[in-house]
Amino acid sequence: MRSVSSERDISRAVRVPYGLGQDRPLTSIMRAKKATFVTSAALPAQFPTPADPEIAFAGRSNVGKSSLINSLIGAKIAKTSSTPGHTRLLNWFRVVPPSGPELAFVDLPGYGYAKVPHEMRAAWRPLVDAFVTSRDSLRLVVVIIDARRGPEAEERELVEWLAHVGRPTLVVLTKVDKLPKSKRLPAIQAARRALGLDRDPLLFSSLTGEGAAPLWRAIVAAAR
Ligand SMILES: Nc1nc2c(ncn2[C@@H]2O[C@H](COP(=O)(O)OP(=O)(O)O)[C@@H](O)[C@H]2O)c(=O)[nH]1
Ligand SMILES: [Mg+2]
Repeated sequence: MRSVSSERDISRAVRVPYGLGQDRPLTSIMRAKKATFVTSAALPAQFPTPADPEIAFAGRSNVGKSSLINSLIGAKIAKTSSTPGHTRLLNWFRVVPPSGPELAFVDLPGYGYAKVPHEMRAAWRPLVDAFVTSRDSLRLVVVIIDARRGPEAEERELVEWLAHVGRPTLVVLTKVDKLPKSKRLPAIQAARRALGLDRDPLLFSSLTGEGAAPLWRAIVAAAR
């Protein structure tokens, strides 16, 4: 397991790549001023002592969670993996946002991957449960959903449960670059209705950087 002593300032070490690993101009894209890996935890006992306001990211495996985190940070800090379902870790990153004080990003383990054994899926819940219910420092849970698929049973359950435990939730529909323009508004409305949200989900694309600025604004506002 990586430890605090292995911290690196990744945003400075890496020049331009982000998101999907393509080099693209960052001029129009909001990104973190600085980000460092802090620690991983496989058990609640390994959760770090809360320091900064925490923003957690949840989504089914392969939804584009790591790519979204990398886009916001402007560096490949979260692993993008083609073998989902292997890690059941929470990962903490210390992040200096484009504006405002330092915060922590918490990358929650992916869920709903059909090919992992049932026990692994069952392991997700208690770990994430412990995190979501025990952290007073948790300010926002960003629930990431594929814009083309929309919410399924697991997303409905997750959003319902977060509301039940009183955690502020922001739904993000990602991979919106794959959605024809005519299907954007219907996707927003369908997700909002299916999840009973009181605000529209945000549209996002790690490929184009679309949606990074409003997402950063929502994150910074929630952390205040
Ligand atoms: N077109 C498109 N592909 C994406 C986007 N975000 C992620 N992907 C792709 O989706 C796959 C899973 O991405 P990853 O970030 O590893 O997903 P994770 O398992 O949720 O962390 C990878 O092949 C990515 O290249 C996006 O916004 N647009
Ligand atoms: Mg990932």
